[in-house]
Amino acid sequence: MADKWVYSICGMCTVRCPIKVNVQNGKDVFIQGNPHVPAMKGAVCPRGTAGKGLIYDSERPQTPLIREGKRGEGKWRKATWEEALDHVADKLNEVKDRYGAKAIALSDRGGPFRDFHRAFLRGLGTPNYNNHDSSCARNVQHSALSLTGRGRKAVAYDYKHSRHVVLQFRNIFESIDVQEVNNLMDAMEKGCKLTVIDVRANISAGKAHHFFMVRPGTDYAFNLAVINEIIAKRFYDDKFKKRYIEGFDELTGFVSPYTPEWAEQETGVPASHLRRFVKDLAQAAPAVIWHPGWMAARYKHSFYVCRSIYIINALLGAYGAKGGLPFVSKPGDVGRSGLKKFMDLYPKPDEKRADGVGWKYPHFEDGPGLAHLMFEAMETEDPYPVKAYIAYRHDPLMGYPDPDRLKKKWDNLDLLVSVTFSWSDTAWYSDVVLPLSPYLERDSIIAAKNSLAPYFFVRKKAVEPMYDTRADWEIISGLARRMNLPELVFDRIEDIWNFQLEGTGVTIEDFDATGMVPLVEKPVYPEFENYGFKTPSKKIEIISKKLTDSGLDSLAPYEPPVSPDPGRFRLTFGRCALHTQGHTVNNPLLSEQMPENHLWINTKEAEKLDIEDGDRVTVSQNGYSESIQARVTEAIHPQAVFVVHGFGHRLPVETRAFNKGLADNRFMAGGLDIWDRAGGAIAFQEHFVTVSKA
Ligand SMILES: Nc1nc2c(c(=O)[nH]1)N[C@H]1C(S)=C(S)[C@@H](COP(=O)(O)OP(=O)(O)OC[C@H]3O[C@@H](n4cnc5c(=O)[nH]c(N)nc54)[C@H](O)[C@@H]3O)O[C@H]1N2
Ligand SMILES: Nc1nc2c(c(=O)[nH]1)N[C@H]1C(S)=C(S)[C@@H](COP(=O)(O)OP(=O)(O)OC[C@H]3O[C@@H](n4cnc5c(=O)[nH]c(N)nc54)[C@H](O)[C@@H]3O)O[C@H]1N2
Ligand code: SF4
Ligand SMILES: [Mo]
Repeated sequence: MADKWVYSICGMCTVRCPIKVNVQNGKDVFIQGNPHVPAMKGAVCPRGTAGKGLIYDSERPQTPLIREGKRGEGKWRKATWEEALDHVADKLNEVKDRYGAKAIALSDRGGPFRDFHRAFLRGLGTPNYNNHDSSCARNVQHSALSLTGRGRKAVAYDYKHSRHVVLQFRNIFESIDVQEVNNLMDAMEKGCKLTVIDVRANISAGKAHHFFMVRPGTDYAFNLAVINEIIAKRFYDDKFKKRYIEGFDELTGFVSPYTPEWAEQETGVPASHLRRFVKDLAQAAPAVIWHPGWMAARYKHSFYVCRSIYIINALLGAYGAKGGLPFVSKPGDVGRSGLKKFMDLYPKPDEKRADGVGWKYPHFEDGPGLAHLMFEAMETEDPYPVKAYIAYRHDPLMGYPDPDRLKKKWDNLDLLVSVTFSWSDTAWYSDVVLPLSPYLERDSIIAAKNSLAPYFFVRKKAVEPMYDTRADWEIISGLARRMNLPELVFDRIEDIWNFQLEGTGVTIEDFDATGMVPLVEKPVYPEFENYGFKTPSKKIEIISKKLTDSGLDSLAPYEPPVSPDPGRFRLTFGRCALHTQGHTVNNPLLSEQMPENHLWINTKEAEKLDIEDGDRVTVSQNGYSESIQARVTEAIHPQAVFVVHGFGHRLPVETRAFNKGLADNRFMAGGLDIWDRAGGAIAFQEHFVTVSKA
């Protein structure tokens, strides 16, 4: 068979980079970055190249499976697709008849390919769609909304033209987005400065001009002192402040006690260093980006840390600025029509959401809700019973704290279904596993990217499925056919694409040349006078009425974090360049590169515990322990230990990952109840462990 090239979209992480796939003999694949997207520079990250490890992995679910034994026991019956879809549809119909459609819930991992399955939920009549964001970026989203009326994705990070980038709990060179990394490297070659604020010296810190190792949980103190210094030295952008900031005086009064000297006591960062950094930053303004965070589900007050970051960006005039946070355009903003939506085929259900978002918690955005509160409703049946749950490309037993507790909540379900391309703890605990074809083996619906230069893109299948797996549109269509939703029944992806493109002036052939369809020729930077804040005053509102009405502070006073007793450590975590969350540790190529995670522990603390680099150590919490290899280093704060998330798999079907490394989420007892009341996200880093030599 001849070689062919296919433009597609990587599926190894949430970033979804544009790729070009060379296919030989219909099955051998070579993956590179889409060369038509300049910032990709033809590259993908290590996980991106390991996509072929995923398709040839014989340890992934290969046929639909229906549970035979108890939940989690691992006794499965292989089923045909007809049988499995009939089974799921029958159960969903039973639940619907008995408890109403609202008793059906689905959660996914967010992203641009959701319209079709969200339409399915609307068609059924349930409001209970959630995504994983309460375990990721919800605090960032809610803080952006609370200040500007617009979400976190209303602005781009214009790294390429930036003159100073600040990363705080954001490790861009390991928690990768290929285009962002390339753009930042280009900028740094031209003199852009990098500052990293972290609890440990990660790879990004290794490239930084300023690196601050803060005491875990004190980022807010650091940032309040930065605001104090910006105002005291009048470093703020006066024109921007006058035109766009409402509540500057309240802010000034609020930060007045939070001086750099005060912060030094909390964070451990000398006041003079903080001052030097702020001066540097102000000199680069407005072409500065203080990244508001991505995985910001860390502390009970992380929402306020994110707000302080957005406030700093605003004071420096970075909003709207080239090299700062310019506003992105939607298709409509550049005079084009957006994609036609399947969701618009059905009315928005008027039932209230099970997670309380939008009615019990009016200050939260109702789109993806808060999944942990939806799980709570499964147990309490308040406001009503939730009896069927589809984990759709989502692994909450790995991605939320305290998996044993979560299983108990799920035990009230009549039906638990996983749609997934890999094994996961959640799939293993399900009643039915519907195996998804990995991204190289499936077509996806068309998606639109809002950006400085918005475009449409599509994922096209590079190779035929190796096993008896299906694409998501086929799975949803199969259920829709059985559940009386004829509008969502399709036999060919082309018909879905044509539906989406109706009225856009674009045809599916237009994607052939480069894999995407640009909607504008050059990036658009909106004019200063037209910055579109969506608050009542059309400005950045330091005091948010929504927060006040919900009894929450807009300017929350600083509360010092708990300092752990000797021998105890705050458990911190993050990502590494070689793995994505919990779903690549059994990938044949990536597990070979990095089979397990290590426990970072500070040298002096390790000495006290008689632990040497490379020793095996026991990590414990409330009588539960796991053992792991220690990495003894000066490069982490003494109050913290750190692991890469996603390890510690215990499924016998995953032989490469089995029993390798430690699972951080099992050391978060009670963690489903520890969440940020103002920002909505889980506070994953409010947990402590003890460490001893194994
Ligand atoms: N303790 C602790 N908990 C965490 C984190 C942590 O660091 N520590 N990180 C948090 C963060 S930032 C997030 S985003 C969540 C992630 O939590 P999840 O969204 O649950 O994680 P993933 O592993 O990305 O995806 C879940 C499942 O989706 C399947 N999948 C199906 N289709 C696709 C696809 O097209 N692409 C990909 N990539 N996967 C697919 C995979 O097989 C996998 O089993 O977890 C959060 N939870
Ligand atoms: N290679 C790779 N890239 C990814 C992913 C992946 O799984 N693998 N996942 C994607 C996803 S879903 C997400 S959300 C992003 C996440 O990307 P990031 O938001 O960058 O998150 P993390 O890598 O979890 O953590 C970033 C840094 O926060 C530090 N940190 C921990 N606690 C604190 C603290 O209290 N204060 C400060 N200042 N720093 C702290 C950690 O040491 C770490 O270096 O990455 C995305 N990109
Ligand atoms: S960052 Fe890497 S894994 Fe994620 S989409 Fe891009 S190439 Fe794929
Ligand atoms: Mo995330």
